Amino acid sequence: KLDAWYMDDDESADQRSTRRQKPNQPAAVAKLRELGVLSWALDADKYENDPKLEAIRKVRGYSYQDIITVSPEKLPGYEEKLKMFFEEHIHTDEEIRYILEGSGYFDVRDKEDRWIRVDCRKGDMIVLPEGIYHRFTLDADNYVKAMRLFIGEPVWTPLNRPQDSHQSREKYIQHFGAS
Ligand code: KMT
Ligand code: NI
Repeated sequence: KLDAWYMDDDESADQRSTRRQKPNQPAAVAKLRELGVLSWALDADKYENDPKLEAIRKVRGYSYQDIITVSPEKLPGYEEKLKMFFEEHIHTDEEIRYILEGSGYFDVRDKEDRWIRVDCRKGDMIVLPEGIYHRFTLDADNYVKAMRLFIGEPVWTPLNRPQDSHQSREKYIQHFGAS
């Protein structure tokens, strides 16, 4: 099961630190579901031939996939891209990631606009719904290799906050009732 928690308020702290509150304030998988965030635990060692992954791809229409490695050596424009990933944004589609190696944090806003930090590790597959405010950072281990999936031709463009009148944001609010 995914580990997730409400973050502390110290946005000047190292983005790669856990940013847990003291005492820790866990966020349940059911809470994430309420926000439209889906997750599965798969066997990342068999991602090249996995009936479970195939079933998810088929049911959800994920026709596109590629693999991204986030490390200074493997990712062109590493520093800039990390900055982009960590700017709060939305997309006009789902963001789907399947962690094959390493780990990282997806931060999502809850209905009261608080940050929930989701610890994604090898074998975790996560879907962030269209229009949810979110961001991504590496953790202290500084390495992730992930499959990116998409319905049709991928559009990776982040639309930085504020996007409150964007139709993807309005659609998100209608479905998941952020307040
Ligand atoms: C994104 O869009 O935030 C990313 O692709 C981050 C790396 S994949 C875990
Ligand atoms: Ni994103």
